[in-house]
Amino acid sequence: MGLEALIFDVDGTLADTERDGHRVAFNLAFAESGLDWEWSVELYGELLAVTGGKERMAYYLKHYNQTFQPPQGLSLDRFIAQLHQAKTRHYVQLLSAGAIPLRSGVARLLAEARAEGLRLAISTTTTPENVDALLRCTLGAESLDWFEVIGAGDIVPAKKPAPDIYEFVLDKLNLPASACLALEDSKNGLLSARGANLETLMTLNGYTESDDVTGALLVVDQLGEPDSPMTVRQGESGQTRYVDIALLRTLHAS
Ligand code: XBP
Ligand code: MG
Repeated sequence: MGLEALIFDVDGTLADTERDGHRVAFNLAFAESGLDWEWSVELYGELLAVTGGKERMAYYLKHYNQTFQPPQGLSLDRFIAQLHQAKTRHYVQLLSAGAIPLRSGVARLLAEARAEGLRLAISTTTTPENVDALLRCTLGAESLDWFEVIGAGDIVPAKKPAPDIYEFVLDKLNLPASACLALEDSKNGLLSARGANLETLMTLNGYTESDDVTGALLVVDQLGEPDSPMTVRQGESGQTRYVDIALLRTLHAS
């Protein structure tokens, strides 16, 4: 079967959202709630081992802040859920202020894919509102319609590295994994996509450059542009200097 659809991860793949977006929004929510928690750039890198903002906060408390007790009358889950709502509000505000651009090559590749009639979908751990805000603020509101399926957040109970979110998206697309390619940036994302039998192209970033990329089809530092070529870390890209649809079709066919 030929290549019919591209399935994009969001955080770290479409945009470098973690360090200057999600992390900052978590810290703003903590300060607003009178908490003295402060997630440094380095600590956040460790916390990224766990996907999902609520799950990440629970992991932080379990491993880095064991004495914390939620306010009287509030379960820990409820407290985390409230804090996470505030975090999402701050994150969307940061995006609206233009804090996070798309990564190199993303807008170009999406335009090429649409021009060639490839179907597009999103598979992410992040909250749906965050996807909506990122697309709206970078590509315009109409870009939400470019993606036939947006699988996001708590729509599946088991987040990446579990394959569930990719399986959900494949089911909604009504396509076999063999007709699609996944685009990811992290080990957890790669495990999730490979768990759903998807061949995966990876664009690494500051937080994921040392991740285990075993099993990825091609690993690059960025999708790149004609005037900003990619560096290939693993796999074969021939003479191509940036990721375009022709390269994706060749990789898929191989
Ligand atoms: C990214 C994540 C998310 C975000 C935070 O996953 O792990 O948890 O850091 O988002 P992906 P929420 O790369 O698969 O998009 O706080 O909304 O959960
Ligand atoms: Mg990611």
